[in-house]
Amino acid sequence: MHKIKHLLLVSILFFSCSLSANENISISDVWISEAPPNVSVLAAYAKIQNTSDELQTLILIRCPLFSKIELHLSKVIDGVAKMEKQNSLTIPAQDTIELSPGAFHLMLFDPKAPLKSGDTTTITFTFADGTSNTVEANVKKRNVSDHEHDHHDH
Ligand SMILES: [Cu+2]
Repeated sequence: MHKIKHLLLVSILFFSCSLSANENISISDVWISEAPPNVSVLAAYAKIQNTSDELQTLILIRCPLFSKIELHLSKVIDGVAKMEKQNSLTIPAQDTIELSPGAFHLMLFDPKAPLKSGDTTTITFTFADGTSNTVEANVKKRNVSDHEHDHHDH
């Protein structure tokens, strides 16, 4: 827990000094699905709102507690749930994209510390114009009804 708070502080100092935020984007409801400590890939979700009249393109997502984050899209093909890695996510003008179980989502690889419900960290979303928004992410338990998101197809 102490380590997590330290990383959080370092990341806030780093990002607030080096990058400007995307004022056209509002990111909310960011959460990481709790998983057992031995699980090496976690899922995360968020609501990304574009309040401008121009499309915004998300190109990179990072979190200090994970070595890598990928953007995925869940699809059902011939009755089988599959996930496709996306290189970017386009948020149309005046539109909101919800990352949620069974749709677009984030996959977080190789946690550097165990995370459990109630923990918080930060996730940084970087856009094609070079802006970055760092937001708080909460770890919480997934609802039972969300179990259609299956990681075994990786
Ligand atoms: Cu995935």
